[in-house]
Order: sequence, then structure tokens, then C-alpha cells
Amino acid sequence: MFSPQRKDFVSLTLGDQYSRGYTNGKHRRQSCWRKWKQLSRLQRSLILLLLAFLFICGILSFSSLTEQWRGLSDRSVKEDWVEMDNRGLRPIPPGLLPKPPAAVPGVIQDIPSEVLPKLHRPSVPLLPKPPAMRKPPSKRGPPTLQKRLNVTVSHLKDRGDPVVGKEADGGTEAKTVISWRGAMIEAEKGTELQPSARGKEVGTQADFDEPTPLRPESRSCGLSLNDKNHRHSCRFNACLMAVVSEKPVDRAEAVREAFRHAWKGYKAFAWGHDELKPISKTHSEWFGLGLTMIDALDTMWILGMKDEFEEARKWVQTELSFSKNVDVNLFESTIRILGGLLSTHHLTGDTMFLDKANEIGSRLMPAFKTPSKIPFSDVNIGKGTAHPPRWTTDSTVAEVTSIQLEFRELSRLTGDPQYKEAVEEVTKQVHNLEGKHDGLVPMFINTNSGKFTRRGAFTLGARADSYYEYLLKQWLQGGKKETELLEDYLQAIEGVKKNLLKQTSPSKLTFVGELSNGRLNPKMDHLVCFLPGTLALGAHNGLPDDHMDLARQLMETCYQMYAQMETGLSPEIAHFNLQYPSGRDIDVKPADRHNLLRPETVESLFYMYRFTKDEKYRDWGWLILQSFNKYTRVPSGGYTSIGNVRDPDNPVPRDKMESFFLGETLKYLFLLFSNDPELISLDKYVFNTEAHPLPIWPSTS
Ligand code: DMJ
Repeated sequence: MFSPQRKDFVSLTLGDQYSRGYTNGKHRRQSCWRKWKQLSRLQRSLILLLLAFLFICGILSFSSLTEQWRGLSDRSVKEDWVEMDNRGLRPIPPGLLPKPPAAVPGVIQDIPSEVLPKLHRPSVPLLPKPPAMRKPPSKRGPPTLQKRLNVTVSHLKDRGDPVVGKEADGGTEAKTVISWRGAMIEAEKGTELQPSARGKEVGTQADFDEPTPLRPESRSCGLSLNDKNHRHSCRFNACLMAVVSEKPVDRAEAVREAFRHAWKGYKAFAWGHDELKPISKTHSEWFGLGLTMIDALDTMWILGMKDEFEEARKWVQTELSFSKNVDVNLFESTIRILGGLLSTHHLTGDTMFLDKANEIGSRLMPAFKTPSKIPFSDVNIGKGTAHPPRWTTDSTVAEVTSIQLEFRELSRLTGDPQYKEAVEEVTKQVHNLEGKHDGLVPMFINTNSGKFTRRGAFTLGARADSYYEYLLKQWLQGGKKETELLEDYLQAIEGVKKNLLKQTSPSKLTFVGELSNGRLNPKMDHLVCFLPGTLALGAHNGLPDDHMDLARQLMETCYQMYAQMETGLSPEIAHFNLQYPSGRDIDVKPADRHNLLRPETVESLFYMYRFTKDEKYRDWGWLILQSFNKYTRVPSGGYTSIGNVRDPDNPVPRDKMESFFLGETLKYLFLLFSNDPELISLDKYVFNTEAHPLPIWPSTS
């Protein structure tokens, strides 16, 4: 309550107001001072406290503002565009769109002419090309170190770097150092964290700092984008120089040897089971359907490994049974099992594989019995029932839109339209759905409503990736007639260019970030590395030239995701540096350091080499194969995923060989090194997302 004194003060103030007219402010100032002096001590303290508080708030908001000006905080896409604008990279206003490019001779004529003018209008310019690799400064490091420039691959092998173990199969003699500490190291959990759970997404400067000193051999190579800051790229590039100058090696044969080694482990410890656990010399089961065996069938055929193929064929014929009370994931079993059986049927002409494909296809059909006809994620192939995951009625967008190549092909081969009809209904619905952002799709779709859910997050990585891949590939599979697929694909690529493309601050590496409620998160899954290959495939088939430019830029980035790691192997997820010009390009969060032997980068290298014939793509693939051999090969047979690509002394084997290592990674490496462009010609086949080639339909189909 107010004290009597305070009441006096109020009456004085009122008197002052009446005299304001002729004091011209001076009196007003005096009055303020008097008012201040007449306040109680408590009141003055409170006011001072309030002022101090406001002052501190002011300082804080000023510093965050300046951070934004410096680009240190999460910037909205709009703000990024302001920056692009400043660099002269503004999107061209619609009225000034360039004319559609003239038809490329040859393939482009296949696109219906009435569709082209509408579709061929790349409206968003690409980011500028990264600078060419610099030559090293002439004097760098002691001369003795510079002499090591002519290091050869065999020299690198002998320099004491860790080798997983001694070959037990009579193959090339390797060192017996087992670099992984301890025999069995606990597998790390996957890291598909929700954005909110991931914590800090934009790195601090320390995240992009150099953690350890340069190794001598790194200093001497001098081929990196930025010598000071990319020692791992540098080391990798030292290897690259060595690769270029090494004696001719039959690289395709080296892939065959790797396959034999992987198969040896699978045969010895996991025969007929889903996956090999090469360290513990046992197996793991996912669906209990011999996943690795089926995924590897067409790889063996393509690699010309007839004996191994015959053994596997016999198992499929006599042991493989789909009459099992087991829940399988619709997407995974479609791309691996149905896709693998169909492609093997095509390559061999053996109808046994088609019969099996038909059987698994029909057992998967209950998944489509939902209120919306958007399929459930899981099917019990024995009981004929389907259901969503326990915690939701949503399905993943990539999963429901990446089963079309296989089911359409099954209908074509069997004459039974039910497969094609079911998956094309999904395509039609997704095509018409609201909630896309410049052609980019959210990650989830509800099986009851048929609508996108959890909108606002857009990625080319997990849960959305193969949606984009299958738009293009279905269009190719069907003979370039289904123009809605092409429209959706072209619009999506424009959406990527407009919303997700960024370049790192140090070396201007182009990457595809993620959009989360309007904010760009500068992270990219290794899964996104399918994109350079898909873009190149589109460009080869008459789509705009800037798709190929983007493919080249992203291919470089995907390669750097390997080259800048200490093991020469990519992490599962990379965070890119948008802020600190003198730091590293790539940071890896502790939860993302694993490598699962994934194929996407070597897949894209294969496409890039086929279309450009640039040998550097083969050299990059060769280095990656050698890193797999060095850090993931298990002496007793098989390869293992690892937990830490940043630690060459302890890469932390996770004791699992995923089926896609044989189904995809080694197949794409072999095709990359093969000198026969007709071996699975890209004008005759489309690869499904598990690397199983399916024929492009003849025009009469
Ligand atoms: C494979 O099963 C397929 O390539 C899929 O599209 C993505 N994930 C794995 C490989 O990384």
C-alpha cells in the first residue's frame, strides 16, 4: 500500500503539470529530478533494477542480431536468399525465364513435344561451381616430407596403417595387426533422431576445427581444396595421386575378390539367413528369408561367379519358403526380395525366379487393404494380414512410393494387373496431394486419411529419398510416356535447387540440406548421395543440362564425405559448415559417425562414369573400395559396418554385413570398373533402389 508521504508527492506532481506551458521543458526536467528524489528508496531501487534488466536484454538481442548478420545462427531460407541475392544469385523472375532449351539430339525426342516446353524451364539457378582444386604452395613442410609425394599404394599399405587382420583364405598376404581394440565391440544404435531430439544442429566453430595435427604424408600431397583445413581430404588425395601413378590393377577383379571374401563369410556363418555377423561368426534375422542370398543373386550373375550363383539358386529353389508366420516390411521386402528375384529372372531367363517373385508379390498385397489404399508398412506374409507400425497409422512416404517399379514389372510379366493397379493408385494419390513444398514431399502419409502428416520437414534423405528416384525411373521404365511422373520429378528438382541447396563456407562444396519449418538445417544423409546418379540419368535422357552440372557438384561433395574422414569412409550423416571460412567443410556428430557399407556414393560414381567417361570417378571408387578393405574387412570372411569413421585406430566394428553390401555396393563398384558399357546398359535397364536392374519396357508393352 502507499504511504502518506507518497500521497503528498502525487499532489505536487499534479501542480507541476499545470505550469508546463511556459517552462519549455526545463521545468519538466527539474520536475523529473524532483520526482526522482521524492521517490522512496525501494521505488528507486525497483526502477533501477528494471532499467538494468532492460539494458541487459538490449545487449543480448543486439549480439544475437549481429550473429545473424554474420550468419552464425539458424538462418531462415528467406534470409539465405537475401544473401544469395547479394551474391547475384537471385532466382530469375518468372517473366524473364529463359526459353526452354532446344531438344538434345537423340534421346530427348522421346519426350512428347507438347510436354517439353511446359516442363523444361529450370527457374532456379544453380549455385556457382566450387573453385578448382588449388595447387599446393611450392614450399610446404620439410623437403624430406615433400619427397614422399610419389608414394604408391603398396607403400601406403606398408606404412603401418592398421589392417584388419591376416587373410585366411589364401588371398593376398596382409598385416596381422588387428587394429580394433578388443574382439567384440558393442554395436551403436542407429541415429535416426527426430530433429527436435538431435539437439544442437548448427555447429560452433570448434565443431569445424582441426582436432589433431597433420600426418607427415598428408602434408606432402597438396591436392586438397584447402591445404590448411582439409588434411584428410589431403591424405586421401595423396592416395589418389598414388592411384593415378600405380601399376595397372584389374579393379573389376578386385571387386570380384571382395565379393568372394564377403560370400565366404556368409556361406560359413550365415547360410540361408538374412545377414552375416562376421565378427561373432554368426547371423542375424530380420525377415528370416535369406535376404543376403536373394539380394546377391544378380550381383553374382553380373560378376560372372557361376559356381556361387548355382549354389544360391539351388537354395532359392529348395529352401526358400514364403509360407511363414512372419511380419515383413513391405518396402524392404519389395526392393530386396521381389526386385532381386525379378532381375535375376531377367538376366537368366529362369522362370523359377519369376514364380518365386509372383509368390512374394501376392503375399505382400494385403498391405494395400487400408481405408485410403495407401499401404501399411508391415505385412504378415503367412497370415495375409497387414498393419502399421505399433506407434502410428502413418506410413513413410519413400516406402509407399518406391515399390512401383517392381510391382508394375510383376504385372507386366504375369499379366495380372492387380499389382500395377495397387501401386499406381498410390502414385496417383501422392501426385494430387496437398502439402508439397515446391514439389518436395513431407516424410509421412496417413493410411486412414491418405494425407501427408507431420508436414513442415523436407529432406532428400531418409524417408523421402527414393520417392524422387522412382519418379524419374518409372518415367523411364514406362518409355517416357507418363508425363505426370516427369512433371513431379522436374518440379521436385527445382524445389531442391530453390530450398535445399547450399555451399560450404571453406571450399564451396554444394550440398542438399534439410528444411524444417522454414529453416535450413545444413545436414545431409549419406543416403542423399543417390542424387548425383539420378540427376545424371535424367540429364542423359534429355532433361536440362543444369541437372548434370548439379550432379557433378554433388558428386564432388559425396566424395569429400569420404575423403575428409580419417578412415576414408563416409559417416552416415554429415553436417556442413556454412559459417567459418577457415574451418573444415564437414563436421560429424558423435551419433552419426557410423558407416553401414552403404552404396549411394559408389552408385552415383557408376552413373557419372558411364555418362562422362571421366576417369576420376573410377579413381574415387577405387579409393573407397580400398578403404572398405582396410577398415571393414574381417579376416575370417565378410565385411562389417563400423561405428566410427573418424578413428582409424579404432573404427569400432558393429558386427553386421548388410545385405545391400552384396546387392548394391559391390555391384555398382564392379560396374564402375567394368569396361563394357553394354553390361547392364543404362538405355535398356533401370536399377531399382536396391540396385536390381529391371528392363525398360519395349514400346509395345
Ligand atoms: C538400400 O536398402 C536401398 O538403397 C534404399 O533405397 C536405401 N537404403 C539402402 C542402402 O543404403
